[in-house]
Amino acid sequence: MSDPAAMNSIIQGIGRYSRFTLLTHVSPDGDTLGSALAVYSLLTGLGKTAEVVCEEPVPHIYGYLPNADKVVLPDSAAGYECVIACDCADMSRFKKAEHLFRGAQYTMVIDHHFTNRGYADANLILDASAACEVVFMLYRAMGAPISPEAAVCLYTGIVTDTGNLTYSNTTPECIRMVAELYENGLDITTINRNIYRTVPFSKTRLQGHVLSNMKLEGDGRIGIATLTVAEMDAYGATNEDCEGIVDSVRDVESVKVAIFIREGRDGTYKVSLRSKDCADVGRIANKYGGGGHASAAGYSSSEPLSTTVAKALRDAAEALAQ
Ligand SMILES: [Mn+2]
Repeated sequence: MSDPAAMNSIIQGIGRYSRFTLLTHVSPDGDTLGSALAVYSLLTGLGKTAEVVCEEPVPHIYGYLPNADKVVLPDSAAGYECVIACDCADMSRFKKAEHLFRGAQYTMVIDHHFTNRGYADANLILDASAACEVVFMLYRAMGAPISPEAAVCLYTGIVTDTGNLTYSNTTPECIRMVAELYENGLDITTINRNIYRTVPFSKTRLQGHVLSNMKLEGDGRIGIATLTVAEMDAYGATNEDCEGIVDSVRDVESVKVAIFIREGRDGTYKVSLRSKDCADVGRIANKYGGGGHASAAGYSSSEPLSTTVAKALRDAAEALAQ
C-alpha cells in the first residue's frame, strides 16, 4: 500500500533540512535499528549530517550493522533541527530520547504500526511488513541508490520483523525487495548466521530454564512463561538473552496465544504476547498503553507478578473467545 502524499511530505522534509536526528525505540530490535541506519545512509549519501540515537547501547547481536558503532545514547546526542522517528508507534517509545523529539523544529515519522496515529509534522505510516520496507520505498521514491551498507540494514529489518520471511505479514512485495538486495550482492548467509545462529552460552542456558518451567492453560491454547531478575542473575543472563523466549512458547503445538512476563530491574514487568492463526494480541497491548501488531505485541505492568499473570491469562482467554 502506498501513500504518495505522505511520501512526498517526507521527501520535502529531507530536502528542507541539512541536519537530522534519527530516533529508534526502546528495547531496540532489528527493524528500528535497521530502518534508522538505512535512513542514516540515505541522508549522509546526500551530503547531509545525521545521527542515530538509541535509548540503550546497540544490542550485541546487531553489532554487525554498518555504522552501529556510530549510534549514540540520548545524553550524547547533538539533537539536530529535524528529527525522524523510525519504527516508533508512539512517543512513549522514545523514553530518554523524548526531549530530542520535542526540541526539534520539524518532526517526521517512518513506521508500519497500525496503532501509530501520526504524532509528527510529517507521517509516513504504511501497511508494510517492516519499517525497513517503508524506508526501501523511500529510497525508490527518491531514486536514491541503495549502498551495500544500507542493503544490510534494510534486509535485517525485513527478516527480523517477518520471522525470516515466514510470518503472515510477509508479502510478495517484501520478498521481491529482499530478492533485489540479494541480486545486488547482499551476503544473506553471513547476516543470517549473525542474527539466528550466534547464541551466547548464557542465553541457551537461560532459555532452557524458562522453557522447562512454562505452563499451558485453557486446554493448552495459552502458553505462559515468567522470569524474575533473580533467575536472570543466577544464569548471568542479560536482557538480550531473553529475546525469542516468547516465540518458543508460541511454537508449542497446541498454543494459540503465548505470554512471556519478565521482571525488569525497576520492578515493573514486561509482558510480551504472540498469537498464531487467531486472536489479536495487539488489542490487548493497546489496552495497557503498549503497542504492536495483531500477532506480536507487548506492554508494561506495574502490578505484582501474580496480578499481571492473572490479567494476562484472562485477556488471552477473552481474545481467543472472540
Ligand atoms: Mn518494525
